[in-house]
Amino acid sequence: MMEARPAVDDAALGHEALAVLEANWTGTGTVPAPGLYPHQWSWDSAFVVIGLARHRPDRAREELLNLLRGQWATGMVPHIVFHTREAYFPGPSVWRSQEHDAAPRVLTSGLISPPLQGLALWWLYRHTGDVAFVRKAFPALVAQHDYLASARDLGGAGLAAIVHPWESGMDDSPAWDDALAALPVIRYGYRNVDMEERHPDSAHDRYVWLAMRYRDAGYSAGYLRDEHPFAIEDPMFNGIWLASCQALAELAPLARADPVPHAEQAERIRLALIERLWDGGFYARDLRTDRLIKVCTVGGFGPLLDPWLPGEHVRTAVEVLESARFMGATGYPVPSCEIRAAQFDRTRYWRGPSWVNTNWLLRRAAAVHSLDTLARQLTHGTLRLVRQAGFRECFDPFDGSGRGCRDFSWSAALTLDLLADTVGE
Ligand code: 2M8
Repeated sequence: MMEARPAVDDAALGHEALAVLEANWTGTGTVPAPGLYPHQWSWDSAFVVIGLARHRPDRAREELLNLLRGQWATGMVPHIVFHTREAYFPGPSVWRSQEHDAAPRVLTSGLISPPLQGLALWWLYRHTGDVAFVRKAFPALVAQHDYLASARDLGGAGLAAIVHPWESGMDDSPAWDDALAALPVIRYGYRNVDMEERHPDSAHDRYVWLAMRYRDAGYSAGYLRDEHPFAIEDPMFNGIWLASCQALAELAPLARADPVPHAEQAERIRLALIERLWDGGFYARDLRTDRLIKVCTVGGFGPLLDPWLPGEHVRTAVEVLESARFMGATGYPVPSCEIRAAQFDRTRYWRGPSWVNTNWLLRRAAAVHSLDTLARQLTHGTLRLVRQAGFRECFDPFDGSGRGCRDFSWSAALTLDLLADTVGE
């Protein structure tokens, strides 16, 4: 395959990535981006751990431990940990974590995000061989998975449900449109320039309303099961959880723990993904209507992270990924929504642009299925994006121009990991 020669040599690009992560380190965590996201976000942090694993393992360990300081006694690892008082909306005054007995001392949000920490710990171990650290972090991740299995299996079939678009990490993916439209129209008149660019309608007000309903129900699992109006089984969230279960199964012997429950959990998730979310491709299931949400987004490729996904499912999903509906037609991998969908918008956040983190996850998926050409395309296509446009939050999938904020941590961190792939090529 012919690749464009790098505009910046690899060593320089790696140094730039490390400099971004250094600048975004606050002493208690790496912020996703200065200004716009000034706290520690859960899955962003896991991507930072992955990227720093071979370069700054000391920092990667600190990153993970600081995130876990935000873990609740229920095992829940919150999607934001507020180590500082830096202004952000919705901040601690919205979440009010301090009013809960299960919450830690540090202030946090009340939602979760895709549970990538198990895979991140495995990545760190793989590159450092640090058994002592595995032993230290392992119990917290077991508790995180127990929380998902006990409090979030709202459909009762072995998958974890998200109860808010923010929990998917792909906030305004078109997959959530109908579920949001079924909520009451909320007009808080909330104003935020950055957010308005992303949510020109009342969607953001609904996000805040949903979060406050859950808060006002005391973040109770019973309320989520019986009353909360938004509950969705998402293939990316569950594909990531499955990968983290497999990671914990592999790490368990090092932590002197039993691998079997983690392998069994992974098996349960795989069966439920196929049984409940497959219809010629993986789609999210809305538990409130009990229907699949038939819009094809990058989230539908999450189950490919499973090395034991049956071959027919792998082949069909990869065919779609490589087709003119996704990366076959854009110049750069991988649009966040099928480009032929009516909802596709190359300029709007999770409705079209390409993201370094989903490219990295798909590159990992390609690697576990030994799809070497696809893995190389994802690696090189992603590196072309950051070489040309910098460590932007996301990118136009057709012309590669950068969108969203600059100096974005996971774009820098995962560049470090992808660069390691190219050594010796
Ligand atoms: C975005 O999410 C936040 C809310 O959590 C936002 O829209 O303000 C998403 O891209 C999410 O995946 C990411 O974790 C977060 C911080 O980078 O930003």
